[in-house]
This record gives sequence, structure tokens and C-alpha cells, in this order.
Amino acid sequence: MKLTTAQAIIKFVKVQHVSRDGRESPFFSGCFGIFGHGNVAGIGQALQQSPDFPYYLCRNEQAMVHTAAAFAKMSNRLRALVCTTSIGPGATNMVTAAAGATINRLPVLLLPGDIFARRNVAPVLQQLESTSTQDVSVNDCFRPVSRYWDRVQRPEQILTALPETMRVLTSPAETGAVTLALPQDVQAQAYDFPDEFFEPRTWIIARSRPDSSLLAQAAERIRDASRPLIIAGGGVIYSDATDTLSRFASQTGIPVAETQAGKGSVAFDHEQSVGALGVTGTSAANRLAREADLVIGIGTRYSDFTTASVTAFQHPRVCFININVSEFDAYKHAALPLTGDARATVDELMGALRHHRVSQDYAKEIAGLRADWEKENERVFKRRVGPPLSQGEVIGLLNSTLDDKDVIVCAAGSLPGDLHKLWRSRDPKAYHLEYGYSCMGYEIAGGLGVKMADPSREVYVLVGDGSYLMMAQEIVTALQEHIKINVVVLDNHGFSSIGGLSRACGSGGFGTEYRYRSQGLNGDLIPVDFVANATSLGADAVRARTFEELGAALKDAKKKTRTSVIVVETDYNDRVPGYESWWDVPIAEVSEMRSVQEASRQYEKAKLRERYLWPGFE
Ligand SMILES: Cc1ncc(C[n+]2csc(CCOP(=O)(O)OP(=O)(O)O)c2C)c(N)n1
Ligand SMILES: [Mg+2]
Repeated sequence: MKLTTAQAIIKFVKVQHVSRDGRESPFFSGCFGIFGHGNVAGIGQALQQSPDFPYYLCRNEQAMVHTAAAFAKMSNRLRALVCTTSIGPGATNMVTAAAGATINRLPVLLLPGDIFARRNVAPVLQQLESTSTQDVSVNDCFRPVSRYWDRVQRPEQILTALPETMRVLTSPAETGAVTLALPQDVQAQAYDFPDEFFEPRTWIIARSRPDSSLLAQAAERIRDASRPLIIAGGGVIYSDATDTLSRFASQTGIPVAETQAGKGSVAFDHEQSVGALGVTGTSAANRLAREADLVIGIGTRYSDFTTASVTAFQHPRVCFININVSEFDAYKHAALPLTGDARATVDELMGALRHHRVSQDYAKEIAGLRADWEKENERVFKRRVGPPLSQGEVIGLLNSTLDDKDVIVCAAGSLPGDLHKLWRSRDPKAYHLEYGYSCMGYEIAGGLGVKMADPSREVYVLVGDGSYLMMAQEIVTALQEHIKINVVVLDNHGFSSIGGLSRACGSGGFGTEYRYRSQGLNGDLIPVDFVANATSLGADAVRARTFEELGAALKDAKKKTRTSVIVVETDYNDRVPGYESWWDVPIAEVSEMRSVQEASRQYEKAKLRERYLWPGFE
């Protein structure tokens, strides 16, 4: 079949399917892109003659990769989007979001255009030349942020590159960004591809099981433990293991703490749910972690936010059992590794622990800690501060107004930490946080991807003024596609999160507020009109000043059929406190500033609690 390389790629991706638990579905749902000379006549032309494969024009290449990652996350990695760009800046605009997808273990297929393989016309527009080789382009920047990277120098190379692409994208352990750099001449080059290459193919997403003797040892350790604690990570949700985990926790009485990606694994009112763990954790989870003698990590990669920079676990003989599809994660912290799918593995463990339950004393302690946390959560929700409102009361209002299945989307700033602590999750897919890369700008683009993945749910993007200013332009894409999202901008005139961090580091919030330059950086606040900004992009936008106005605006937004934006001013200095945790952010060891010297002293003391979590290592 004579096709161009670009036509063959699009023809191939259209017939790839995945199957898990016997349910089969197409893997790719379409292609986002921005055209330039590096793809308009190649992939662009191929998409034009494939109207059954939808093409979406976005406004910024970074944003479309966030959209694709959010789409994959919302689909539990069973579906993905393709992203096409021109060469040069269009391509490298994707690097940031590619890293985000790979860190969050989310499949996205990136097809950046590349410089001519033929080379005779070099340097082409937007080519970065090298004096030491002709075998390099800006697309080599994608190598460290991709789980698979290839440059297609001849059409027939896709016969081996595309199957590798699919293997990696559909592997629960390996998945992330896959980059196929496509020289612009090769995209348009024709070749006689074998018909068989375009036969529909189904990639089985297997539920791998751990070694049976290790599983028996794990069950033994759980029986022997007096203070076990489960950490539920994103893998629990991707594996669709949430019901199984809820039953396992009920059966054994083992408490469940959640990472950002794992939040929603068990409902907040489940008897064993102790909520968020780590730097942004609840008092309940953090106290249990401190004294746990056994940690069962399920689908977690143990980021520093989860381990409170390895200070969270202070029991002298704490040991770990890790259930993870990725061997890399399963072995972390010298764990007993159960390398396997979360649902299949927890299911088997449940069988092995049929008659096991934690002690009554421990159960009572868990219930007490849960009650204490509920009281504190309620206190933060019930405070009436504004206007300007406290972020805590805004989150409380959202939590009581939204339906259980409505999705909140967030990524960076002070919101993720407050949401992690306070949000009462009732559905595993209703809490969508990108906190692997915590990339400012993910929020609106991500919200678009979430809504595309599940149009039946109402989607609420919660975004700080800083993140909004970084990347709000996908509102136009949402309007163009008639995809409705609800955006809530929390305007506190700068970086409340990093401002607070700066103060904790003794630096007094230096350079973190949006102010005019006067003698220094401390002039008047810059009045940015977010309502006018969103209106100018075509959205319905309103300002809400009070608690009541915000409540009414949320109800209005829900009734609307098009994308809308609510702007609410929040208090820069009114923060939800931390709960018995710590984060390692190194402080200047020497400084001319008293406040920094003091912060440095405290830092050195706190750092002593960091430990290597090897058995017997004190
Ligand atoms: C792309 C990117 N740049 C920088 C940062 C570091 N950073 C984390 S939060 C933050 C400020 C966010 O401001 P805003 O969205 O207004 O949220 P707030 O802190 O006020 O809640 C910054 C600069 C980041 N996470 N992502
Ligand atoms: Mg802000």
C-alpha cells in the first residue's frame, strides 16, 4: 500500500486497540496539534484525509500535551491522544509537558516535526545547527523526558518504531511520553507499506501477579505487624483497584493514607480512611505514619511530599511492602517487593489474610485520630474570613456544592496542598491533581482533557492567579470545541505558596507578589482584571466577592452549557496550616540576614529526622 510516512502513521494509530479484563476499546481518540512548515504538508495532510480521526487545534503546544496527559489520566491510561507539531519552537514547547506526562506515568504520543533527513537544504528555518555533528536537532531535548524516543530517518523505520511505541504506551510499568521525531521530508515521502501493518491490533493490558512465595511472606509480615499503614498511590486508581482496596481495608482494619495521585482510592468516610499523607497530610495519617511498623505502599513512587522528605516514618524497625507494576518502585526503601498489578495483588493478599484483623487498641486509635481530623477539617471549612475569602472556606464551599462525581482539576500553587488535606473525596475519579510535576499551566488545559475523557461529568478547574497568567489560552480551544469546563480563579495577587515558603526560609516573601516596581519590588498591587481577560477570550465570566456570591456563581456555572470563569479574590496570607510534617528545602548555610540564619538553624535541626529506610538502619 503506497502511502506517505505521515499517512501510514495515522492509518496505524487508528487501528490500535487495548483490552483489559476482556473489555476492548480503541487506544487513540484523536490528534491535537499546531501546524507549521515542519508538519503541515506531512502529518497535517495525512490528518486531512482521515476525517474519522478527529483533529483538534490548540493554542499552545505545551498545553495540548497537558490536555493529552489529563485525558489519559482520566481514562486510567486506557486511552490516549496524539500531539503533532512543527519543527523548532513548536516542538520544544512540548518538552515541559512531556516531562510532566512521563513523571506522572501517563501515555502521550508526541510527533514533533524535525529537520530534513536529506540535509542538503540545511539550515532550514528554525534549525539549531551543531558544529560537531549533523545528527542532532532540538528534538534531542525530548530524550530524557520520554520513555521511548526515536527519529524516523526512512519511511520503513516506522514498521519497527510504531510497535515499540505501542508497547511502551500501553505498558502500565513503562508508560509515559513517547516521542517520534519526524523529519519534514520523511513525513511526505511515500513507501510501499505491507497491508498487514494496518490490520487492527489489540494490546492486552495484563494484570501481572507477584511471586507467590513473596506474597506468602508479605502476608506473614502483615500478620506480625502491630501498626500497619497502607499508602494508596495513583497506581490504585489506574489499576481500578479502589473497590478491592476498600474491601481489603474493611476486612483487615488497616488504615489507608493517600498520596496526591492516590486521593479518592477510598471514600473519605470509609472507616479506615485517614486521608492525605505527608507534607500536605492530615494529622491522622501523619501520626499513624510516624509510628507505623509496617508500611504497605500500593502504586506509589514515594515522592518527598509523601515521605515528608523521609521523615514521615520514625519507628526504629519500620519496614515496607511495596505493591507496584513497576519493579523500580516495588524495590524502593528496601521493601519486600510485590511486583504486580495493584488489584490482582491486593485481591490475592486478601485471600491470604482472610482471618486477620488489626488489634482493637489500634482500631480504636484510628477511629480517634479520624474523629480529631474531621473536627479540624470542619473548623477550616466553617471559618468565615472574607472578603477576601480564605482558601479554606472556598474549598469547603466547593466541596459541599459539587456533586460526588464532579471532577476538580488542579496542579500548582497553594491549592494542591489545601485540597489534599481538606477535600472530602467520594469518587475515585473526582479528584484530579497533577502533582508529579506540579506544573503551573496544567490546570485549564488539563480540565479540557478531563472533560473530553468523561463528558458526563461536570469539571471544575481550580487555578491560582499565577497559573492562570501562565496558561489560560486553552479557554479558546474549549469554546471552539464546545467543551464545557468551569474555571474558578483564586486571585491572591501573586504566589501565596512560594511566598509562604520564602517566609519560612527567612526570605520574607521576596519576589513573590504581583506588585509594581517602585523603590524595590514592593509597589502597589497590580490590578489584573481576570473577568475582563476571560471575557475577552469568549468565556462567560463573573466576579464573586462573598461566600454567598461564590455559592450563587457556582450554581449558575453548573446550569450553563458553555465554558465559564468565576474569579474570586482570596487572602494571600490566610493559609491552612501544616499538620505535623516537614519538607526539605535547603536554607542558605551562611547569610547576612538574621531571619535566614535563624531559619538555617531550625533547618539543620529538623533535617536530623531524615533517615535511610533500610531495615535496622538508625
Ligand atoms: C511552570 C512552573 N513554574 C514555577 C513553579 C514554582 N511555583 C510553584 S507554585 C508557584 C506560584 C503559583 O501561584 P498561584 O497560581 O497564584 O498560586 P498561589 O501560590 O497563589 O496559591 C510557583 C511559582 C511551578 N510549579 N511551575
Ligand atoms: Mg496566587
